[in-house]
Amino acid sequence: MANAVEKWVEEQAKLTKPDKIYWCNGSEEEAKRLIEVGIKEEKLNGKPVFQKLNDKHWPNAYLHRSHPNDVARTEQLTFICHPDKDTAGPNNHWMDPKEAKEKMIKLFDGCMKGRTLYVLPYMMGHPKSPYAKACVQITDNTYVAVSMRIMTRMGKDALDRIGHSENFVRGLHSIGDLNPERRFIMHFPQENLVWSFGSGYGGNALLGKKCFALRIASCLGLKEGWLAEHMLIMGIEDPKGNVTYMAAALPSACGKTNLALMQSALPGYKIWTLGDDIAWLNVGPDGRLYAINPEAGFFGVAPGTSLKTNPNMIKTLKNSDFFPTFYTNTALDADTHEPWWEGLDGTTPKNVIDWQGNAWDPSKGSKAAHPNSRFTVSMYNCPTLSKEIDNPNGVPISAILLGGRRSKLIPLVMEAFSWQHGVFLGTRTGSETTAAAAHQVGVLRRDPMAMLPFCGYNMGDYFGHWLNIGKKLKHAPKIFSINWFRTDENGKFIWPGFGENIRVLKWIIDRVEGKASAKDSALGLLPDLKDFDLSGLDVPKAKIEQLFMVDPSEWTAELQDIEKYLSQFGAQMPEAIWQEYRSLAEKLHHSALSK
Ligand code: GTP
Ligand code: SPV
Ligand code: MN
Repeated sequence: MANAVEKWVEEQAKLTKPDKIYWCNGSEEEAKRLIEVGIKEEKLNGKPVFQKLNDKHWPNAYLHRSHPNDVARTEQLTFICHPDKDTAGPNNHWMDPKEAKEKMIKLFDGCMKGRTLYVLPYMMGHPKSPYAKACVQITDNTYVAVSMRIMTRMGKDALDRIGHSENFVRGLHSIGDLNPERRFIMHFPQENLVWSFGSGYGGNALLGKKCFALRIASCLGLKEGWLAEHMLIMGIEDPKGNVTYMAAALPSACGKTNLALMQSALPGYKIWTLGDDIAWLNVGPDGRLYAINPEAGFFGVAPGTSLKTNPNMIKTLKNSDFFPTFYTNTALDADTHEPWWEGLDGTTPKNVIDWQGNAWDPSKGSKAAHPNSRFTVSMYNCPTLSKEIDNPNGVPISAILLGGRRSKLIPLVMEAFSWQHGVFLGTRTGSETTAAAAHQVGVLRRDPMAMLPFCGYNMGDYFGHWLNIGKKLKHAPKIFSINWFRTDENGKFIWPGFGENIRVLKWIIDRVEGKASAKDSALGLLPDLKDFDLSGLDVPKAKIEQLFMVDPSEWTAELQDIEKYLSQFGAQMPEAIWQEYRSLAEKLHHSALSK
């Protein structure tokens, strides 16, 4: 008798009418075969799906060019389909599930004619982890199928875990005709179901990632008492060999991948990578917060990645063996057939093909690589991979870092007064927008906990859930606010960032261990510079002081904006957050008076 997965696949095939159905087993041999299909047979926008790159310098690497209208997440076409609009909240685009299904069924009907339907059984999280979830995605695109093998744990483990149960997360994906008018990413939290049509781009098409591991999983977390977060996970080993684990939320293209693989600029400190984008956080039996990374790969921003900024990522990319590595919408060196992007080491190659496949003329001022061009690579290639990576229970988190891209106002680092104050810091986080989503770049928007595009339910309830988790923790992590992006009068970043960020992490570890002092301020606890390691750093003291400056007079507009933002959640907004808001406003008022 057919089991639930087989039945579901059969129904989807009846709807989408593919020529062939192929069940992926996640093997290396299979990935090679699918890539060959993508090179020789399957076309996207009239061109092959993959192009082989220079194997000597970039082993097992392939270039993928997506449709030029399909290069980033499309938040305006992403919907939460819950019968009750308020449950989705003002932070989500909403559609009634019935209406969404009717709309989507018309699009999916017959959309795989002449194509192959790939069935991808996969686990989010290590198959042995009690926190892992079994999932099945359907797609009609080889790039998506093989990317899922890199990004998740694909294969028999997932089917074994599901067995004859109905308990699996369902994802139906078709690239359709890539017409943005017919592009929708629909989430049905009540059914653990995602329907995505008309896009082949990462966050829209690799349904285990943002669609499941954040939007649907955040809803599961609310129900089951855990958190699904847009966070990296890392361990920092101090010179004595003690490892402190941290999780950090930063909005898209604001530095998670770079921090998670950082090469420490301070001697004696070592970074161990556990994840660069998503963390699932559970309260452990000992009352500590434990993090697992549900993913198995990195889908990282290419521009700016170099031996100087992120040597461990360059090593990861060049270490592709068992898993292939994809470069999506990067540029290409026409002579050597190597991938290229702005910010890569060395001189600009003489003959560059841009991300759309045309000869690049730098004098015209356009970028050769798309600003949101990305690599897809297995985390098992990473030289800094933590030995705890497959620990089914995850790692105990001692500090949570919340940040954004703020050119003004927000200090390099500060510590929250309490868990509740930390949650408030998360709610008021703002960030200047990046190219990771299709919208205007560089404008300030509030992005609480870096989850604005990813929280699958009303964010007022989400803040309440964070407060409740805090109450369940016997040993809550300390919460910190971070900002690498403060600029000076000339618009230049003041803080050197990247490997130098270890200085901030060191202060955080010292705070966790009660070794460093801190100064009270209206915003939070700021480092006392005598306890902040600046040895060997070539930045004038005055500039460092600028990084921590709190000028109450600059906060008037910011406070108004925070209040306006938080007000939209109405009755859903916990009173505790308003308490923190009022306390901040009062403290700023008093410090302005005392100036
Ligand atoms: P998603 O994958 O989109 O979720 O993003 P991410 O948070 O992993 O971002 P990533 O690390 O790829 O950040 C990319 C951008 O942030 C690039 O433009 C980097 O140059 C910049 N960046 C990362 N770390 C730093 C830093 O410490 N200082 C400065 N100035 N820029 C940084
Ligand atoms: C992001 O945009 O936050 C990413 C890339 O990590 S995507 O998977 O496309 O969402
Ligand atoms: Mn992300």
